[in-house]
This record gives sequence, C-alpha cells and structure tokens, in this order.
Amino acid sequence: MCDKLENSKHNQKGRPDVKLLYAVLTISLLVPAFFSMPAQGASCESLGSLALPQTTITSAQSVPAGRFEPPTSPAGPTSYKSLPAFCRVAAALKPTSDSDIKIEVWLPAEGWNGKFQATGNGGWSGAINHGALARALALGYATAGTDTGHSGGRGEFALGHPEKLIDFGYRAVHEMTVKAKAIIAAYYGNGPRLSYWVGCSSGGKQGLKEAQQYPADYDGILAGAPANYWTHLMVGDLWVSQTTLKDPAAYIPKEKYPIIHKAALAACDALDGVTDGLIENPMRCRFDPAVLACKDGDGPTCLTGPQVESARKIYSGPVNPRTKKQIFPGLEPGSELGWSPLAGGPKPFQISDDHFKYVVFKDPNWDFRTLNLDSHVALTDKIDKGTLNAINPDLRKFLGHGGKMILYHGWNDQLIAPRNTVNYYESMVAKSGGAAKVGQSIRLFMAPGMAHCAGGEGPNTFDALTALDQWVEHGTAPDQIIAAHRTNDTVDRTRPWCPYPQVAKYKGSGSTDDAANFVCAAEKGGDR
Ligand SMILES: [Ca+2]
Repeated sequence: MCDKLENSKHNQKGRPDVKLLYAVLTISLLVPAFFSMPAQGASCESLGSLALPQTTITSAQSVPAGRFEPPTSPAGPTSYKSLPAFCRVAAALKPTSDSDIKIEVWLPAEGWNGKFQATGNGGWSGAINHGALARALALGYATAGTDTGHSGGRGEFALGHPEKLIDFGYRAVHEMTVKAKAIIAAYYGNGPRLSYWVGCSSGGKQGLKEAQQYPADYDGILAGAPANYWTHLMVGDLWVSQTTLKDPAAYIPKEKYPIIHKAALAACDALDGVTDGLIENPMRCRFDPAVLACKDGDGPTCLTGPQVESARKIYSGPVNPRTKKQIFPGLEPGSELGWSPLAGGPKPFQISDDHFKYVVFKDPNWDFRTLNLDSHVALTDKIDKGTLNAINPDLRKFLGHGGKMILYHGWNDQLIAPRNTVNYYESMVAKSGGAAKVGQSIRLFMAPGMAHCAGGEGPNTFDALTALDQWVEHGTAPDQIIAAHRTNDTVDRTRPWCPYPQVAKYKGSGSTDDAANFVCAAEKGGDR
C-alpha cells in the first residue's frame, strides 16, 4: 500500500487523484476497526491459527455482548446476558499421549484490566466452570478454566489412566496457566501484568499446589476450603460414611441433626460473648453429644448409645488404631445441619468412594465398609507420590516471588474438616519463616457458621478477590474481610472474618448484626 501511495503523489495529470482518495478513504474506514482491536495484538479469529506446543486451538470466536450460550445450559443465567463482548478461545492440550485437557480462555474485547484470573474446579471436576469465567470477565479480567483432563464428575477416568490422574492432580492447571498466558499475550500484544488464582475445594487445593510446585505462575492466590490433604481427606470423609452406615444401629436419622445442632450451640455459642447462633471459634468448644443420650428408649429428641458414639466420631475424625495418630480432623460443632452428604446414606460419600475404588484399589466393586484406618491409609499415601496431595509446607519460593495468598475456610464445612486448613497453615508458617514474616504475604480467614465454600447460617458472601487484588496491587494487607449473611436476598448480618489466629470480638455496644461493632483481636485460651 505504501508503494501505491508513493506513486500516486507523482500523478502527472495534476488532477485530484482518485486512487489516492480511494486509498485514504479505505484507510480512514479501517482506522476505527483497527483501534477496536487491542494495540499490537491479533484479531480474535486469528488466534485459531496460533501455534503453541502440544496445543490444538479448537475454536477462537468473537462473542458479542450478552450472547454467550453455555454448552450445558442453553438458556444461561442472567449474568451471561450482561456479559461484555469477548474473544472465546477453546483449546485441547496434550502434554502426554494419554492427555486430553480442555481449556477455555476468555478475553475482554475492550476494557481489559491487564490482569489474568484463573478459575478452579470442584470435586473430581471434569467440567469448565463457565459461571466462574463469566464472573471474572465481568470484572475486566482475562480468564481461563480447564476440565482438568477428563469429563464428568466421577473418579472412574483414573482407572487405567495414570497420566490423566496426574493431569487432574496438577498438570492440567499448570499447562492451562502457561497456555492461557501465551494466548493473552498473542491477543493483546502483551502478557498479563498480574495473574491471580481463584478456587475453592478442589480449586483451593489447585491454588496451593500451584504455590508449592509452580510458585511463579501466580502473583495472588485465593484458596478456599482446600482439599489439599487429598488422601487423608478421602479417608476422613469415607470413614464418616463407614461409621454411620456400616451398622444400622449407628445411623443417625437426619431428623435428629437439628437437635444435635441445638445442643452444640447451647454448649458453645455464648463462649465468644455473643449468643447469635454462631460459634466464633469451634476449637474452644467442648461439646459431648452424650448430653442428648436417651434416658428411656429411643425417641426423636434424644440419641441412642450407638448414635452418641457416631456423633462423637464425626467430631473427632479418624485415628490410626495402631499408632493413635490423627489421620484427618473431624467436623466441627455447629456443622450438624450439613452432615447428610457424609453420614446420611444410603450410599457412601461418592468422591471418597471413587478415590478408593478407582485410584487406590482399581476395583469398582470395592466395599467402603472394609476401609482400614491403618493399611489403607498407608496404601493411598504410598500410591499418591504427591499427585493428588498438596501438603508441602514450604512456600518460601512463592513468598520470594512476591506472591500473596488468602486462604479461607468455613467452620461449618460439612465436606472438608476445616481444622485441616488450620493444620496446613500452621505447618506452612513454621516452614516458611514464622508467623510475622509469613503474615506479610499469606493470611488465613476462618469463617464462623459458613458451610463448604459458601452457604450456612454464618455470614457467607464476601469479596476476598478485591482484598487479594488490593494486597497484590497496592500492598494493602487484609486486616479483615467483611462477610454478609442474606435471607431472601436481604443482608441481615455482617461480620468481619479475621486473620487467623485472631477472632472477631464484639465491642460491647451496637447491633451484633453489624460488622462495625466487632474488632479482630487475639484470643486467649487453648484448643478443645
Ligand atoms: Ca456466638
């Protein structure tokens, strides 16, 4: 085109040059389109031919504002209707011959905030979480998600596919991270200025694994209710099923959960100085369900002897009968209304059952009633070799890289015993430089009354991402995170979550439903 313009300038006829006008007009028409594309970047559709190692870009499409249709839910929630325009890139990654890792990368067409937010998974995963991608995109992030290398929420995929198990364990997330950053760089002409991980449950574990194994992948990690001690978590959860389902006498009817809950609150709610239906620090709570023991035969408001024993075991967690060592913590007093998935039957908790069937014993007919708290724990640990577990307490490289991390866990978590996160945090602090040093970069927030990742009687909606972003971007460490509880979409209580080991203390005046009347402070007193 430059050559043509140069020639046109020397038009010897001295008349308006039609070719020149045409060229200028063409350029002027192209200019708006050019500037609607990211500076120095590529068009969305051209990403379809982007060459990346062990990667096949399966589609690259511009999605107009409000037009995204998720594959599993054609109607789509309201949030999709308000999505801005974006470039949707789908790819398949094949780091091994048996791998088939699907990823999607969503890139805001306009108004990119310069940052990358990766989204985590739940359970055995096997699906890209489009809702999480939508939330990140709506905030201006370039974002990505993966199916972790298989489809479906069961553990069967692992049978005969050790490489796919590694993909699920950690490889898919790391590969997604590397490829997503490359796709972002290709589209915008520069890579993300900052990268964040956001995940809960399996997603919390994925975030910890990244910090432990690929410490430079993320600048900020938000890790909720991490399933990071996977092998022992699987034992802990399946042991609850074994405890309550093996012998019919030991089964606790779900109708009795509320009476146990009420008794636990009666014992421990007021310990924190506020009788509000929440146990601020269950580690101070000493509750024995024997207070509910039936005095005159079984009845709806009491527990039989075997039921008392089952409840005690749910609180205590499994212990190795030979070494007497705790295998995994128990659920906390306050969690009783959520006991159904692990203890309610008729089938055992599926995620754990699948782990032993398909990963440990490679036998779909394995019977959970035969779970052995000594040999089987040793076996699953031996098989794992760090594939599914993310328990390395040494985060010094992540800290050295300048990484920030917010951990959180609901005290009423009904699926992953919250004290496991306290245990990991303490082991990590001890290994990574002590509380004062680590606290400058990593903080744990325990959430009274919150269930697994969300829900529950306690304040359970929160914006920890903004807290993380402020910490990474501006060095403003979160001294508290304000959480809210809603009933019918109306906020009826706010309360600060405090950096462990601090707890929220009532100042003594004003509404106990207003976070402003609480302060985060250290607590005296030991564990239960
Ligand atoms: Ca209380």
